[in-house]
Amino acid sequence: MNDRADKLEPSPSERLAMYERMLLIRRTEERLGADFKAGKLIAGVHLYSGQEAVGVGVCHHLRDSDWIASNHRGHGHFLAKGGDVRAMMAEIHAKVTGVCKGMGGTMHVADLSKGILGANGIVGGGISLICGAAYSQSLQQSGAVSVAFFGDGASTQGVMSEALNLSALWKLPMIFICENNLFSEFSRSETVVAGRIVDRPRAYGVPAVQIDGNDLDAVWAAAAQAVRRARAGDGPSFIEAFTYRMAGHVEAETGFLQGAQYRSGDEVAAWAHRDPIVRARERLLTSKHATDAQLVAIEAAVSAQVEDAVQFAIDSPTPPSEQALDFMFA
Ligand SMILES: Cc1ncc(C[n+]2csc(CCOP(=O)(O)OP(=O)(O)O)c2C)c(N)n1
Repeated sequence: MNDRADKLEPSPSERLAMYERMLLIRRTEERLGADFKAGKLIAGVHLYSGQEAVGVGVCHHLRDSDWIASNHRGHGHFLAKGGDVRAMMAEIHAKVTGVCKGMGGTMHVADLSKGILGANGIVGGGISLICGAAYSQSLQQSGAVSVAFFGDGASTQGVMSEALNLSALWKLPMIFICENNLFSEFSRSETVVAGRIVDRPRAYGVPAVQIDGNDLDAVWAAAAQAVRRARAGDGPSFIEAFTYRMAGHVEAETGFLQGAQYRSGDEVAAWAHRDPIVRARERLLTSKHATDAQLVAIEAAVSAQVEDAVQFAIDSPTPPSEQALDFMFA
């Protein structure tokens, strides 16, 4: 984890660690996508593929005592914040060894010991959770920060304005990360969002920037500033990170769409050229922060880790049906 948030760019070892984490997310989700298509998962999954630099570049600055809340596209945030891939895989397979004992599934991966308040099926729901978490951190003067990850579609929910207002008024250690992947389900952002998202926080006096969310270094640098500001007690920040989901809205989408198209193959291919993982790999090589042989070794280790997590999930028991309502209420 990075404590020297005044640096201009990540160190070689930080770059390498972030590359590995992004790759873990990508390989995990490639496997989830393939397993869904093969009928091996019990529910459709919303994949984060293409957006990894945002989650990893932000969470690299966070500690276990900092909170994050995610949205329905939450596997990447979970792994970026240090969540365990075996426990997440088992959760998605609804097994007792899952991080929520198999009772939550793909849209509720959470681990409070890692500061992960959870993925969330309610669009915009994580924003209000994080506003409350930041309020408690501020009352306790803990120096911890709280980060909400949400999409461009969620930015249209009233809760974003409410959280901007309260966090600005009370100078909460809150960071808004809007991952603008250009779509809300199958609707282009410009048909759903009026004006520019980045202008909304500015109306509340919250500093806001737009960045290339597929550029790991750009995310890292913007997040460093926001985290430093929050830890210093100077209040919230807002980052609008432009990115693109390389997979569908949800892996079950072909069933909904029944052949209808909402984006062109050319557009998907153009964004594939801006793949954040390929770019991070190239930067590691051109800056001589890593050799090709080193990266190949990391890639093999990550693939083995994912394979191990899948096997762990498959080998784990299913919760007995009489426990169906356990852990649901507190
Ligand atoms: C309160 C609420 N309204 C609508 C939905 C249905 N829904 C699920 S995902 C989604 C799109 C969200 O878009 P965005 O926030 O941009 O995230 P993305 O899927 O692009 O990552 C919608 C409308 C929901 N789950 N919750």
